Amino acid sequence: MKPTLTVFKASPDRGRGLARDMRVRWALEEVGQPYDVRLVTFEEMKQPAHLARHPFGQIPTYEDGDLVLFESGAIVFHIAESHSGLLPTDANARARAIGWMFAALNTVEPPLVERGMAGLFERDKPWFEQRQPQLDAAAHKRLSELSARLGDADWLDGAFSAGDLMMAGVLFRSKGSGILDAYPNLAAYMARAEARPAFQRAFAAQLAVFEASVSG
Ligand code: GTB
Repeated sequence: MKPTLTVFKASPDRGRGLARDMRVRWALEEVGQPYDVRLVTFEEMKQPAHLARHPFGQIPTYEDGDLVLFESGAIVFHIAESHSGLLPTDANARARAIGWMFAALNTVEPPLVERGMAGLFERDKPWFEQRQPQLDAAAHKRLSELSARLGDADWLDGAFSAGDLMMAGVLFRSKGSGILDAYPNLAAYMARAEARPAFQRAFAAQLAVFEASVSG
């Protein structure tokens, strides 16, 4: 049986792959697991049928038999644990890769999302000009630390893992903002991640959903 993801019926990012189903699609592609999607509108996400899947009325969710999961991190972790290819077999390396997944979600994503959201929704607010330098500084702090740790390695800790998938998935959303330009090794890291055939398939699949939503 194929797992089913819920994804935006018409993503507000217009097919740029910025929503969090992208990282789950990518993980499924990396492990070669086919999947189905259930398309949901913003209205449907707040209805009881979807709230039963996701208490916060968001996407993505993952259903596989009796298992219903929400939170992209938990879903990617589950996929990585139930297939080979995304987590090392060595116990210590595996623990470190899981650590990088948490670092992506808990340490790197929050300042990037906060900065991105302010740029989208607070530009007209009286405090925006004053707040922007703090948001920039918080994002740069994490990116410079990440850049220093990555150095000239291809991936964060040995071979590509779910830790890299999650980190690149987090960075991907900030790519268009220009903030990564200050870190050539992070830009190259992103380019390596995006060049992976599994990433390309996941990107094409989410784009096809958006294009279908505007064509009919
Ligand atoms: N912590 C959760 C996870 O990792 O799964 C967060 C899930 C989440 O934020 N989902 C968003 C959602 O469902 C979609 S991805 N939002 C609807 C709601 O809360 O009502 C976030 C997102 C949305 C849109 C863009 N965009 O247009 O560029 C980018 C990212």
